[in-house]
Amino acid sequence: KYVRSNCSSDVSSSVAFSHSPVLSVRRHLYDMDFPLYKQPVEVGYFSLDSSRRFFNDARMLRHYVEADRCPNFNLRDGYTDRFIKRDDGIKERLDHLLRWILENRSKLQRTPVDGDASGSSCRLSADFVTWRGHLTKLLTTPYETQEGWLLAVTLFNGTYYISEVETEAARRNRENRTERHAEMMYWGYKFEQYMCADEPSGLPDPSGVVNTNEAFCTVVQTKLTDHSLLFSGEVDCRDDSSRFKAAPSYYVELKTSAEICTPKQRSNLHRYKLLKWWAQSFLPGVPRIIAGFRDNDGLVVSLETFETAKISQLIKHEQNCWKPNVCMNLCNAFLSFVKKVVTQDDYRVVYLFSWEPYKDVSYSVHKDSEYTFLHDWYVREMTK
Ligand code: 0WD
Ligand code: CA
Repeated sequence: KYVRSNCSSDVSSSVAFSHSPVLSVRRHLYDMDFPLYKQPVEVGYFSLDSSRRFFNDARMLRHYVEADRCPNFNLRDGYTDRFIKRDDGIKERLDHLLRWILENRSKLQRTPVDGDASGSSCRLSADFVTWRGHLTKLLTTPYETQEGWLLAVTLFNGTYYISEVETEAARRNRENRTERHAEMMYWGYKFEQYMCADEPSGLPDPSGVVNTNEAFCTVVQTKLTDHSLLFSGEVDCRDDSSRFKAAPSYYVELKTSAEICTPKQRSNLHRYKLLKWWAQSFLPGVPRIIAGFRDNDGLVVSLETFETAKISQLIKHEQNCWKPNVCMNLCNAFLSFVKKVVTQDDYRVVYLFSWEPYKDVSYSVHKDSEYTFLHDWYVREMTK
């Protein structure tokens, strides 16, 4: 699976490699059986409040409220006067998740049964720690033709931490968003406000302020073949009337998308959007995605439910479409590649994995650089 090449990576590196291994992401290499993926188990959750303060509880979890099938929500409402936008120039990296791990580490320590012969007291019972969103990017990589990624990996105390680094292209896009695009990003959050109540059996309050600092994140544990994973993802709401009585099965993901008027538009939804929606919800085991279809004026004209588990059936009719097994096998191969490449167990060392469309995954190594993301406060506590 690992192709060797003579090219060292294009990212400046403090260690020279004349024969760095690279990983190919070509689809046909990953079109084998779906790999073992254990049902994700929620091991905890946390909340970020309107000032982005961390709480080790579910205070920001919202409750799904069933709406009219043709609701006519106006997503533009409040954009100019009732919108507080999180500063996306502030890079939080894994910080909130690390804080959650510290506050819950008693639940997470590897027991002798897990085969930890090293005797170190604070090894986590996970090979990988990351955000769900980073794994989503890996899953969609074989089909991505527009945006590359940079993933920083640090091996500390036997666990690989993966944290995204913004690419130059992504930063340019972020800094040069059109006014129209900036407004459309608000629409997704406004839709959540129309669909959710703060309290169980409460009602949505579309007259309130939309504040994108607020978040509820689930933390799940699972396994992809021989890789144990601990990751966190933001959850939009919980359905209190769900037939499932436990997390993450009672969570609901909310999405907005352009109204569908032609078969071609439906086909594009299946081929491009459903890939991202499926990957994002499948990873933490969120079974239901509720989409609001809006017109060009930001009016939600219809709602549709997608069951995550049925999406692969739905897309089978599309020619040359994405395949869930390819996504998961590539992710599995990347994690194996990381385990092979990342050998120095040192929180000051970052292996920077980089990928651009139509290229292989390559990497470079950096010690004490701007990429270091594990903090002294975390390392100190975890080695106590
Ligand atoms: O690069 C990232 N995606 C990072 C996200 C880097 C560091 C931290 N985070 C934080 C986010 O601020 C958020 O609190 O992680 C949390 C979400 O992580 P995730 O669930 O792993 O991210 P993802 O699956 O990409 O996005 C889930 C939702 C999005 O919903 P939609 O329906 O649009 O996919 O999280 C929100 C967004 O609502 N979200 C963000 N909110 C604020 N800042 C961000 C962001 N950078 N990214 C996603
Ligand atoms: Ca959402």
